[in-house]
Amino acid sequence: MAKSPTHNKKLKDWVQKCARLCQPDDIVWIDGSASQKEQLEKEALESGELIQLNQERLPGCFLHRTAIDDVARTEHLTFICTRKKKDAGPNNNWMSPAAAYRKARAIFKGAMRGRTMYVIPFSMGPIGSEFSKIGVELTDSRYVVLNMLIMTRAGEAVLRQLDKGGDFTHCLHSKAELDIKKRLILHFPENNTIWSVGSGYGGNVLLGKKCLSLRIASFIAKKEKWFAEHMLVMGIESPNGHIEYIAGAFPSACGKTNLAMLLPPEGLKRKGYRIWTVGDDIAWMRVDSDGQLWAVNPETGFFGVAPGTNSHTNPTMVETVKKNTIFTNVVLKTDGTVWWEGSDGEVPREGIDWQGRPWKPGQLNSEGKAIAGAHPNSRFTTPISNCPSVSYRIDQPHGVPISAIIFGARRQHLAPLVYEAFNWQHGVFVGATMASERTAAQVGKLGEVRRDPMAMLPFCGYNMADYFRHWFAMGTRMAKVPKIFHVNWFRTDAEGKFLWPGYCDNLRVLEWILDRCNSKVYAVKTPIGYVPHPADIDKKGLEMSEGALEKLCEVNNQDWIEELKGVKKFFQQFKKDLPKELWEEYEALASRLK
Ligand code: OXD
Ligand code: MN
Repeated sequence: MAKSPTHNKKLKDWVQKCARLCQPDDIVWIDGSASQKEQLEKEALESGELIQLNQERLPGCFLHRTAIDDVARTEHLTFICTRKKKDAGPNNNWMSPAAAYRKARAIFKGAMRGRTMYVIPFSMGPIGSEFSKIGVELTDSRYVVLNMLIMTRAGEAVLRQLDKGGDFTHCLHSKAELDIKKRLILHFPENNTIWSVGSGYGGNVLLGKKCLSLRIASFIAKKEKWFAEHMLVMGIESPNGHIEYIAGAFPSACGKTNLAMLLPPEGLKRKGYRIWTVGDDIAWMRVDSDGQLWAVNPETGFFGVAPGTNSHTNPTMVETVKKNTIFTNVVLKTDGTVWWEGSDGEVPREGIDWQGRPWKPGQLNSEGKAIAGAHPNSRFTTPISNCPSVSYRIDQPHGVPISAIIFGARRQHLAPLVYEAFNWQHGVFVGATMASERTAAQVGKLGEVRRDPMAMLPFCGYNMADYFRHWFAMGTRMAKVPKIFHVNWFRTDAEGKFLWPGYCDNLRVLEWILDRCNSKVYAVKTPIGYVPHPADIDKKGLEMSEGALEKLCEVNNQDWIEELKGVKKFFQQFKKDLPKELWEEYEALASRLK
């Protein structure tokens, strides 16, 4: 076995202990060097884990295919393992640590025989920053190593940091047999440990991402008095060069990645706006010595959804994925490039689908439905440094100051295009009652409302009642709290057509939000919050039907009274643990609606 290049005894002992359990043939420490990465790519090509793409057209790009039942996060196999069940809360699957370790140990036992165990030291956030957290992932997957090298700061420099001592998140992963019946994604927040076994899908196995930076980090953040949130962070530069930053939480399929890197629409270009992307998925935010909220993106890459990404929805991402990108479960074209439903260009006449089968558009399955070439959750993993709009501040330990927090959801009828909360307490209520309607992309009844507070339902590593309490407490720790807004790009007319064009035109709404932060415009007070005077949204270059903006800003009291019934049901599941402030806000809204 290879010598361990660490002086951190805790790390050395833990690696040995895991090796005794998983019994790999070899141990390789990831140093972050280009030569080691090349060697791993070469081996992955030989083993078939990666397929090389057309290197002229897509330099440094590869394709990977997962097992067919391993294509998304498996929330029903994801557990928070705290000593007391109550600490996981009604929003999480719970298992006792003893039972979880026992079950998983049986699957990990000997799982790496005939394989190499890679040791990946990684830092979430700039290495050495007092706000960053270190993790070490042990894995038998080269795909995981190569993805972690894109998504995190990994290698030698992190090991040297660990030589100084200090704790790290113990992340153990094995593909094992890639058997869904032997798959478990386990979080042990009380001992800073993650065990993931039986999967090769990014969200389950790139342990720095959802597992560490959200579930484990949210638990730590509560203790240490900061925020770990499922949020994009973006800067909006105005013509005088001043950049203001906002953070936004949206459930999946609501366009977080597209918003984080939008290009100003034609009509607004005249104002000279420019967007700077800090992050598209995770924000770690803390109160700095100036009493304001500051955010960093702990990641260094995007793990984005491919279908629907094109030059209209996200021209910046189209540029970003042209090099050094790993595509997962997309169509392989005959020219060695890739394609997915809703991508640019013509639909290829033939290709190899995400399952590795010959594919032609229009092919029908046994039920007469068209067979998609790319999986609906096919992905690309790509470095943030490729992104033309990357913020020059991504590596700064302090991050960026946040002027506004935006909560967003997909509602056909209820929520106006944008509204502003009355104050921090009301804003927390707005976030806690966030909900989206199911789309055809999700299993379940179309149009059914799913509550997803702060877009954190699958990612909060502890009882959400305590999480809400933490949000209220954070408000008292800031000298100046960011304003809180709610947006909805998805309101429809009587025929079910979207009233708002979305995508780059969303900047028009962000402009109003910043104008409100800077007290530049008045707003209309309604029972749910402040909505814009339609004249204050810049419509230059926008083709909209007469009265559409008025309709987008409408608040229908009766609909909100109905909505409160669902809110009440949701709150009641937390019983006495729910912070009283949320019931106060509930009652206040109910009486304003009367
Ligand atoms: C993601 C998710 O992959 O939220 O970012 O599922
Ligand atoms: Mn996400």
